[in-house]
Amino acid sequence: MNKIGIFGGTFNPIHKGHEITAINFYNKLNLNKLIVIPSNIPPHKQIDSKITAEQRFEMCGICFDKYKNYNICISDFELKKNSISYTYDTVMEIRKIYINEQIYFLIGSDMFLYFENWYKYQELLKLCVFVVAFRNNRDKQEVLKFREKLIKMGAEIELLENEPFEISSTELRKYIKNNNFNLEKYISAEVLNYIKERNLYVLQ
Ligand code: DND
Repeated sequence: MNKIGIFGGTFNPIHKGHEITAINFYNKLNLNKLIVIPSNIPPHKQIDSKITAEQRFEMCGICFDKYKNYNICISDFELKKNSISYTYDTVMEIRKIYINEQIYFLIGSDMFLYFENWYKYQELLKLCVFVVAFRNNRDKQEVLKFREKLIKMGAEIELLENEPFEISSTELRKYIKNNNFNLEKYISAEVLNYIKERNLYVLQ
């Protein structure tokens, strides 16, 4: 059975925390394909309208372009829909394409702990295996406890057992705006060039 990985996110912007975690996910699960899905209208946050969904999509493409030996695609599935990007709807559609494949959804620990607020989360748990990546070492106990709770409900939840890379898009947008940080440490050179050429995040 082929293994299909999904990595959904706002990616505003995509950074090395996303990138390293996605590659780790691909390698550890021995995926046959990874589908990165930038959301159009995220259910849980507002996006500054100066950054377009197309720009977030393009940054994802630039970020993963160097992984030539990997089967990674950036999907415009959520971008093409003009409605709120609910993960349940997206995974339902993907399941129709990959009927006999095992689907794994990569999720960071912060989002995992927010999972009970997701649209149709109980139904969503039946559609795929969730793989949780730690974003820091502080919320590990809480993640393990919540994982047990979901497993008792019949869900399949795996842990990526990754070394956390602590950075967030929110922090990065501030650093870019103030031009006061070693950005290369957190964003790939190609994505950083894209951001600088377009002066993204500076005037927000
Ligand atoms: P974010 O806005 O957190 O994405 O959205 C993540 C996914 O959750 C998207 O596919 C959303 O559509 C979906 N979602 C959220 C809320 C409600 C619903 C769905 C619903 O259907 O009701 P970010 O760009 O902020 O981050 C992308 C992913 O990467 C997240 O899982 C995040 O936790 C993770 N992440 C990191 N993982 C490891 N190290 C880091 C990370 N930074 C972000 N440094």
